[in-house]
Amino acid sequence: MATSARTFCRICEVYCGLVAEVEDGRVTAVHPDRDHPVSRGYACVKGLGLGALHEDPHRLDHPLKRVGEQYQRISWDQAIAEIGARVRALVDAHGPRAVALYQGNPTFFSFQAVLMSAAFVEALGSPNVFASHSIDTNNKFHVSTAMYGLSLVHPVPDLHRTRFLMCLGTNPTVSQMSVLTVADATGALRGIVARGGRVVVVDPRRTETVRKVGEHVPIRPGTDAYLLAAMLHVLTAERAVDLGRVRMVATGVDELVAVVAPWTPERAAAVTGIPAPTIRGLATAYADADGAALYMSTGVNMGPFGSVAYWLLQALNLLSGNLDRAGGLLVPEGAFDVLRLSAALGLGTFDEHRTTDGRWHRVAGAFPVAALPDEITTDHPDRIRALFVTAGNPLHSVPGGSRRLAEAMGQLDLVVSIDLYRNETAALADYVLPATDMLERSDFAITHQALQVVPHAQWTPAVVPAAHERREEWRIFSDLAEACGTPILGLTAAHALPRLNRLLRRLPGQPEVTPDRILALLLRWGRRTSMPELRRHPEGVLLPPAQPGTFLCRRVRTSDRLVHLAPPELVADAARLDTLEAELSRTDVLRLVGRRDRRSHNSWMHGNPRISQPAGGNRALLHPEDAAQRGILDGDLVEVASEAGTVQLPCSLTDDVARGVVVVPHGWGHATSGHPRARALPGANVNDVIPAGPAHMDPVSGQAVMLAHAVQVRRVQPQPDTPPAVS
Ligand SMILES: Nc1nc2c(c(=O)[nH]1)N[C@H]1C(S)=C(S)[C@@H](COP(=O)(O)OP(=O)(O)OC[C@H]3O[C@@H](n4cnc5c(=O)[nH]c(N)nc54)[C@H](O)[C@@H]3O)O[C@H]1N2
Ligand SMILES: Nc1nc2c(c(=O)[nH]1)N[C@H]1C(S)=C(S)[C@@H](COP(=O)(O)OP(=O)(O)OC[C@H]3O[C@@H](n4cnc5c(=O)[nH]c(N)nc54)[C@H](O)[C@@H]3O)O[C@H]1N2
Ligand code: SF4
Ligand SMILES: [Mo]
Repeated sequence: MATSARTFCRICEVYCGLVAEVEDGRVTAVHPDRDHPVSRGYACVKGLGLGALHEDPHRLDHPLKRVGEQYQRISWDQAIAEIGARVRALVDAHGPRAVALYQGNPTFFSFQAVLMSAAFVEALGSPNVFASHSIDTNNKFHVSTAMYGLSLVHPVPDLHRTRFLMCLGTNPTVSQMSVLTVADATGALRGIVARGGRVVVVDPRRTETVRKVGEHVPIRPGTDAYLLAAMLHVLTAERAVDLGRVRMVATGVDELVAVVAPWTPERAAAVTGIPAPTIRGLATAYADADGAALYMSTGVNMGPFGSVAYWLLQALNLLSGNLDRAGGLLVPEGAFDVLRLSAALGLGTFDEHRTTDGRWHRVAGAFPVAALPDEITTDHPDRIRALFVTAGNPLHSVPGGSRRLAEAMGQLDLVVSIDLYRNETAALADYVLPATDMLERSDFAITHQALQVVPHAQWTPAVVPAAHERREEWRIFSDLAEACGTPILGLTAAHALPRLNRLLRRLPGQPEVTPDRILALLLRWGRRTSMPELRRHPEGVLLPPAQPGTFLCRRVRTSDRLVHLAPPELVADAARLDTLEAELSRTDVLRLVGRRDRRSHNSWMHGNPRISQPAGGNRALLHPEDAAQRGILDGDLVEVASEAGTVQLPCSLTDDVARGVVVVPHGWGHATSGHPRARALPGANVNDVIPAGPAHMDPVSGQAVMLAHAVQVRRVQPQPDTPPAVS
């Protein structure tokens, strides 16, 4: 029998509405949902590949156990019991900190994984949660906690009304942006221009976005903080914005003004490569626009000044009067006030936990993953001995790459991977557990509720039952929590859910407490929509739009309700602007930056049978003159080298890339993948050349610095004929 079911994609932050066609239990097609109130028929090739993902014969379908060099299929009961026994023994011998969890990016797109995964290790008594947001956006989370009191406060550009949008370090046409939910980002940007507004894109590469919309301002890698400091300088020293108005809603105004005082546009021009008149023009146009917004993303987060840049950007939005105004930036509430909820639960504030060396704190509930190898190898009674990896592939995503982390992981007593596939990290695991995919689980976009340009809510049931022995993550973590012996008393979901459900199973007719029932309670508390309404409208419902004038002094979550414009750790870190000025101004080095591709998502989707991948795997992009200086021709095999290591890959020459910049996408090089199609693709793991360790972490937030490192590029040999595309 053929049916169709409404659902939504959870690969990236757009959460596009989808319709899945199901025939005799098989997903035969996935279409964009034209009736979705926000995405309105928008979707990309990855979301449309979710059916193929579900049906992929190379998915992980059964629990596996490593025996020697082989993986053996075992039962769930055996897997849970053995893992439980090993964790109990480790905790008995060494204490709970022996156990750690790494949450990869898809964790945060699953209501049940958000609810249960960190709760599992915390229920054991371990603070050792590491998350992919520390190789993505930790700087934003730290700065928001410091300035606004909560890591989830990220004022959202009012894209449908703004007159001036300046984007730094983002390529919306490919990525759809981040820490922001907007459908069809390119369309939204085009809308600004169509209304007579301006879009400015600051990027070392002429990107896919710039080809479609906006004005391109090339910048030297790693230098955005200097540009932002100079724009603030123009506003405070040359334009004399009304600081009296700012003082009513913020503290630390004078300290902030002092930090930017030395950064004239002329001085910033020498570092950024952006002419001083351009900087002055941008600051002026931004301050004068009738509603303007500055937005930055991973191209700045991952640079040397991620936290300082985000702080200065927030300050610019506030000082120019654009924060909390229509056409500027707004702070939506979501289906329930996520900010109030996380404040009530103590989420998103700083806590007392530190890494064993005392150096790193948790940001948004997790330690920086760049510190993970040291936490495993350190000679400390609390060193990590067991690692659970869920929805992640740290071997590919963490700087220092496969070698450094793989060596550290070699010292672990237990590694468990919970995933859809046997990825490169799972190749080091003792147990590999199969999770359900998006079509096999119910869901709600909990993490991005306060980040939507157009507030809306949608709930999806599982579209098809879980195939084979794939299991929902809330069940996996419930079972693990029980088997690992979490103490009876405690406050996390991993304490409560398994015990409650064991009790309920003994009472006839009592349904289990599922994530959906918890969601229903939250929605009832929020009173903006309800589970019955969301069931009646499987395509999703619009929520009241975010209101200007509701955030400042009212919903700011600091203790005094004021924005903190001069958090001491950020003021102190701004001193590095001086220290690194000479190095970042150099024009005689090549600096490495990244890029994403429409057809993949970080290190996954490369195996998807429905999506054809670029011929030759990942490539280095280089400016023709930089290439000529090194005797490199288009298509040559080159070696990219740093103090950390080397990779070899083919090179393409293009003047889309500024001089002094080499571009290499991450997530490639699948030699040890369990997926034959991904394994067959050529490519190299660029994180092998990105240096790791404390010297390469944002000192404030622990965010890994993954951009703007100096590298050498040399020709290895001419490239033989490019291999054909794999489809
Ligand atoms: N198709 C696809 N979509 C994705 C993903 C994917 O892998 N594939 N990943 C998803 C994830 S996890 C995330 S976090 C988001 C990220 O979304 P974005 O943050 O938009 O990330 P990118 O597309 O990599 O764009 C970063 C841009 O920064 C530029 N850049 C590099 N260095 C600098 C610099 O020093 N200064 C400035 N101003 N720019 C610089 C790069 O040239 C690049 O164009 O995308 C999400 N969407
Ligand atoms: N050099 C460099 N490194 C980078 C970046 C960069 O731009 N440059 N980008 C960084 C960014 S922004 C990010 S977010 C990180 C990502 O880092 P990670 O999250 O560690 O890596 P991913 O490649 O996204 O791997 C996600 C894994 O989750 C699995 N998966 C998908 N859905 C589910 C699910 O529902 N449940 C479970 N259990 N598993 C699932 C996939 O099969 C895949 O194996 O990489 C970072 N690394
Ligand atoms: S991956 Fe594509 S289909 Fe899925 S939410 Fe993002 S843009 Fe939409
Ligand atoms: Mo990310």
